[in-house]
Amino acid sequence: MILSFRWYGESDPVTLDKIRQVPVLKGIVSALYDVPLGETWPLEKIQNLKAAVERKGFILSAIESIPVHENIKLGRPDRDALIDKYRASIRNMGKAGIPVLCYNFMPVFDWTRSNMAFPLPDGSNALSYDDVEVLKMDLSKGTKDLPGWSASYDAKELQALLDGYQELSEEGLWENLKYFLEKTVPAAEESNVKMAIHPDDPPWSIFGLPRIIRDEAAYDRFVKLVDSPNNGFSLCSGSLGARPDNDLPAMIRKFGAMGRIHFAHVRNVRITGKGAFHETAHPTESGSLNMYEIMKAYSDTGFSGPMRPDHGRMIWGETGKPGYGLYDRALGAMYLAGLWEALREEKK
Ligand code: DNO
Repeated sequence: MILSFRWYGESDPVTLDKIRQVPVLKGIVSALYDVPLGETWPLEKIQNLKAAVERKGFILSAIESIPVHENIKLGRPDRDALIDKYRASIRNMGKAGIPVLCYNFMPVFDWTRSNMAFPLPDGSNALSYDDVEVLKMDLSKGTKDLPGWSASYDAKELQALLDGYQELSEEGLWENLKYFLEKTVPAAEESNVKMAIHPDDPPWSIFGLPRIIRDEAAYDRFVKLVDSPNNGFSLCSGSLGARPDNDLPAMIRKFGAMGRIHFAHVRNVRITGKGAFHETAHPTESGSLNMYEIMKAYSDTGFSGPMRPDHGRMIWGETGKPGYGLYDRALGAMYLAGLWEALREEKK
């Protein structure tokens, strides 16, 4: 296992110099943030990113993420041209020797929350989600005023996307995912890149949009879309764990044994009701997930890919990118490292 940390590049206030003072971390997970959506990632820029990370003593253990253009997900006429560009990015990753590509196939919104600073009893705050709050959100002005969304659309663009997905439906999205994988996985195989889809977060439909990568049945279906070891998962415990019917240790054991988990995001959440949860500190006692059982499943299946702590709370007065401050993610990294060391010792 390569314990890793997400870094948002040179403009991230959580610098590599700070990250390298967190013991045990070996890998950095990052991306290019200045390539327009849909364009090929130039080899030279990928190499520069890798060199910057290596200069500080890390390896670039995964790219998170190369975003998939909405027109690919919607199956619009320009998808072949966009997929060609995506394939070229994968080949460039391979040339640069970067082994894992995290991406997602969530329509319109990536991860979604209703409150970016939900107060916890200890005075820290965390991200939270509640279907009731999300349903109250006004989409008529586009996404600009909404909390935390990475892509921003004006009212007209957003409506066109929502209509497009309404028409497409879940089955259509599965078909378009298969089409995308049939064209990209062969490029990943040739380039020694493992593609790793991130689950939908939250793992259910929001705003009437189809959201398909959400549970074990979806994982079963996904691995068969293109049956290749290069077609696998970024298994995110916090995303999938928001559904009480997802048995995470069982899923890790099953898909880990198949060699299809290429990247692990490990964090805890507390489920507070139907369609409602908030994020917590990483330890088991802080949330609803049994982190020991999750880590044990990775250990028992010989997981050797990158693993990273995920969203942290904001603690000790830190401000910054919601979920991606330094302090609580560093605590999370130490907790995961401690569990891992104990599991490794037990095996001896
Ligand atoms: C949230 C992240 C996701 C993830 C993308 C992958 O913090 O885990 O935004 O990077 O879904 O494409």
